[in-house]
Amino acid sequence: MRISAVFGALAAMFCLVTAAASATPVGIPTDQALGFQQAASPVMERITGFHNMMLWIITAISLVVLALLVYVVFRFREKANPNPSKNSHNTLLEVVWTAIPVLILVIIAVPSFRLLYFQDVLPETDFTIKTTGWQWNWEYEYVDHGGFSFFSNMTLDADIDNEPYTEYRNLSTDLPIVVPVGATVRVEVTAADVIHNWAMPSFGIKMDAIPGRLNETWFQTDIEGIYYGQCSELCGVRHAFMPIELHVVPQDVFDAWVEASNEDPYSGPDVLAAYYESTRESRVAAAQ
Ligand SMILES: [Cu+2]
Repeated sequence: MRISAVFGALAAMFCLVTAAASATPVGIPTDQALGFQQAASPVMERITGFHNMMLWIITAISLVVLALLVYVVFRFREKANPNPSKNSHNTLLEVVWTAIPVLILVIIAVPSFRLLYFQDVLPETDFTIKTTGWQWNWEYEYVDHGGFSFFSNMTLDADIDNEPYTEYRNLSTDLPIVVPVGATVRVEVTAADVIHNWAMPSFGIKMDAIPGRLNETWFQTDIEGIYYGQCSELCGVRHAFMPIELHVVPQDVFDAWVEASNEDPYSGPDVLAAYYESTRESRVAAAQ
C-alpha cells in the first residue's frame, strides 16, 4: 500500500517535471479535437469568432428546415390530407422564401468581408520572412536581418530528441523559424517547383505558395511558445513530410538567434536550446 503510494507520487512528480521541462507547444494538433487550435493571433481570434457565430446561424437554419419538413410530413400525409391542393403558385410564399435567405446571406457577408480584408490588408510590419516551398521542404530567408537563409527539413523519426524540448513526429524540423514575441511579421510566400501552401493553424494562415508569384500574409502573437504547421497543398509524394516549426521567443533570444544564424544557420538551434535550458527551472516552478 505504502510502496504503491510512493510509486504513484514519484510517477506524478516525474510526469509533472518532464511535462514542465519541455517548452510549451501552443499551436499543435491534439487528439480527439473537434474545434480549431488555440487562437494565437488577431486573425485567428476573429476567424474563431466568425466560426462560432456561423455555427449559431446554420444550426438555427437547420432546425427551422427540419421543423418545416416534419410539419409537412405529418400535416399533409395521405390519411390527414386525402385531397391534395392543386395550387401551383403562391406569390407571397415565393417572395418570403427568396427574401429571407438573401437577407441572411447579406447579414453573413458583412462580418465575412470585414474579416477577409483584415487578413488581406497588411498592417505596418516589423520585418519580413520570405518562405519558398520546395519538393519537399521549406526555405526561409530573413531579408531584414542580414539576409541569412536556410532549409527547414522534417526531423526523421530516428532523430527525434526530447531535450531540451519535446519533438513531435511529422511536425518537428531540424531548423525551426524564430520570431520575437509581439512582433508583427510579414510572410512572403512563394514556391520553386510546384504549388505548396504555407499553413499555420494557430495564426489563421493558409497561404498558397505558387512558383513565379509572391503572396504575402502577416501574423502577430503575444503568446510565447512553439507552433506547428504543415504544407497544405498536395505537392507530391513527400507532401505530408514538410512541416513548419515556429518558435516565439523573447526579443533578446531572437536577437541572439539572428546573430548565430548569420554566422551559421545550423548554430541557431543551439541558441534556442540554451534558452529553454535556462528557463527550465522557472517552467517547472510555474507548473507546480
Ligand atoms: Cu505539400
